[in-house]
Amino acid sequence: MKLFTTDVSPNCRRVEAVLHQLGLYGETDVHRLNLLAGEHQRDDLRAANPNVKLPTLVLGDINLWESNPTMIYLCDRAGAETFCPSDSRGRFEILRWMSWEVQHYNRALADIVWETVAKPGFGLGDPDPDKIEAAMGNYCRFAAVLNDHLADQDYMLGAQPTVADFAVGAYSALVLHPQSQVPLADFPNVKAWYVRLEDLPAWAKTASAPQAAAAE
Ligand SMILES: N[C@@H](CCC(=O)N[C@@H](CS)C(=O)NCC(=O)O)C(=O)O
Repeated sequence: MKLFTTDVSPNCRRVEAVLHQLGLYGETDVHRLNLLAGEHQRDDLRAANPNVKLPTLVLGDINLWESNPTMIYLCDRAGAETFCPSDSRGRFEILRWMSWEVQHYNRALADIVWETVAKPGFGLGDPDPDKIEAAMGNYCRFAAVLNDHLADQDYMLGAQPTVADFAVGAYSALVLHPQSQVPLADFPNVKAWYVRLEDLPAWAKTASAPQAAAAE
């Protein structure tokens, strides 16, 4: 199988982490592309994914793009029932939190950490305080939901990590970055969960150098 991926991308990180979790990374032909240099503008990626976006995984009979369904497909194919339950209740919980992170939680977070960590890190300019403020209200609203959810459990679905943690927690390294301006002190259960996530072997293996530095 062939993976098109890039560094410092929460969407790519979550798929790479699942490949590690399932013991499939070693048999994956990994193409790590520099987006800023336009390395993803290539015909084989365009053929596999008309959006020309990463991550994209070529599995022979199917091209996988969009990180959340890609993770679920890989888990189902590997029969990883504990990590990605397929019973109706478990699958509902996974899909619910994945929808929620895309639409609400990580949507707000992405705007904040782009301004505070990624943009300056890539040399693309200083943070824009208006854009940070615009996203902060929504972030705090949904972080409060997550903080309550994690009050009595270590992971999104209970005592054990699942694919839902890799989805909701995908921005962990950027959030934990000292420059992130994400008010984690107000959401201590969220902060503890991010730190717990960074310690999971499959997740830790996917920290690129900038991500590892960010999580320190
Ligand atoms: N919803 C997609 C997002 C994919 C995406 O936007 N990937 C970014 C990297 S994080 C990308 O490839 N950007 C390059 C471009 O849009 O040209 C997913 O979850 O996989």
